[in-house]
Amino acid sequence: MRMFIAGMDGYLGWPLAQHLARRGHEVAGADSQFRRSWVEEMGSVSAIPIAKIDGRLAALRESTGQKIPFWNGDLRDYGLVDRIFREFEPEAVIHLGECPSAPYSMIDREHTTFVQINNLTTTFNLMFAIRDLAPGAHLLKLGTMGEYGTPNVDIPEGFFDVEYRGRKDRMPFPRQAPSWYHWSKVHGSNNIMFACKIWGLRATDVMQGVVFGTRIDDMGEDPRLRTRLDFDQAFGTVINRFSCQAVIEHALTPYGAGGQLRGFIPLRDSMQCLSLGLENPPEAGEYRVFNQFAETYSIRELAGTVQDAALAVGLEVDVVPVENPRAAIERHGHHFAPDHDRLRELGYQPSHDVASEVRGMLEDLLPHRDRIARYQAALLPDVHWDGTRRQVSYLSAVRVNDGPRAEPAETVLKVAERVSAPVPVVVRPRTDWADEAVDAT
Ligand code: USQ
Repeated sequence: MRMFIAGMDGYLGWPLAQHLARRGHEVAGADSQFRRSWVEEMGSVSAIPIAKIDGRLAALRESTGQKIPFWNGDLRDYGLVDRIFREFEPEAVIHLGECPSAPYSMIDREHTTFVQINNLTTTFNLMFAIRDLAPGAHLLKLGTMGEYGTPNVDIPEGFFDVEYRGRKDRMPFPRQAPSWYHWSKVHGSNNIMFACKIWGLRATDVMQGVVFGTRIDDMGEDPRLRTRLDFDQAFGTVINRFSCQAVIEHALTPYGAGGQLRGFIPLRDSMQCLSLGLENPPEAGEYRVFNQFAETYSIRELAGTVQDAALAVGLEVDVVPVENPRAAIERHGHHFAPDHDRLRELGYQPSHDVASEVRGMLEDLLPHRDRIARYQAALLPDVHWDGTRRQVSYLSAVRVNDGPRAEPAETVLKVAERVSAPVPVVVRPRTDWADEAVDAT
């Protein structure tokens, strides 16, 4: 199948190009490479050095035997989208071409409007291009579990049955997004759902949980094929950040008491799920929603899991809760029970649990610890949901793996709750490693 990846240079887009090409699909992609400059703006780099796009494409050609057409440009420009669709004639469009960061969208008015307009414009351009130039093509859009927020009821896959004042209907499940970025995803979902109704667009909206991981099965050892791995406050997702913190023996930083519950999925399983969705497209006019995650964890449980994995490779890390920059919106110990059956019905089989995946991540990241240590200032958040910008305070030092293993998370919770004012702690960031010659871009 001819598959066009919008956002092919990103954390998901780059491995997806490899995965789909190896499954025999004809792949093309486009990217503005904005992600590289956003991370730079946050004072950081990818922990794993990544090659420039030309090097990446050459490696892909060598490893898959497929010459992947690539457009280096901004998909907000409809002229570019028009050209791509006429030249490549996609049968499926995978939309990863959005700014994916909640904190980035909360920085200030400019960042908020940029994220929303960027994300909505690229989505509209792809929707209209399908309607006018590739009718029948399947739009698979990356949404997010965050669109639902944390309601006090179970979360269905997109739709639920409602009975109100004696009448019944099947309706979209309410969205209560926790950031301007997540709201951009909600708006995108609504627009696509509407296009399915009026144009007969076929679409899959993937409500993906937090992704983590350094590799996929078919990535090989060529460094040009490796995907980026961010650890800064805006573009690093929580397990990736904890793993990078662990390899430099920086404290792991749950925000607040760490009682936030989220769904998580390894990068390699995300690839498996996306290809299942693509190879089993919906009917014309169907707006289909998948909740795409494998396991549910609280943030403090995750910290304990990463701490244990680190200890197994000889790294001693503390877990030190920090003030939650998202305190205005995040709840702790809330109900969280989303359905996630549809991908399993299509054949999804979870491959690695968090603990085993994190062990592999630490091994992949250890060779780059000097590089991470050099940019460790990017680890501590300073973008607050209340609109201020100030570095968070540490709440307390605590070792999760001291004492009985039965309830490690409670240790963090009790200490974090007891501390009324931030107390200074030693987090032991290392600064004595030799400077590494970095070939990254
Ligand atoms: N968190 C910490 N400590 C950290 C970093 C994060 O406690 O050092 C907590 C946050 O407070 C939050 C949770 O971990 O409760 C997840 O945060 P995150 O930064 O890993 O993820 P989030 O901002 O929710 O966004 C990420 C991706 C986004 C995707 C979303 C899926 O950046 O593109 O849409 O995960 S989900 O969270 O399910 O909505």
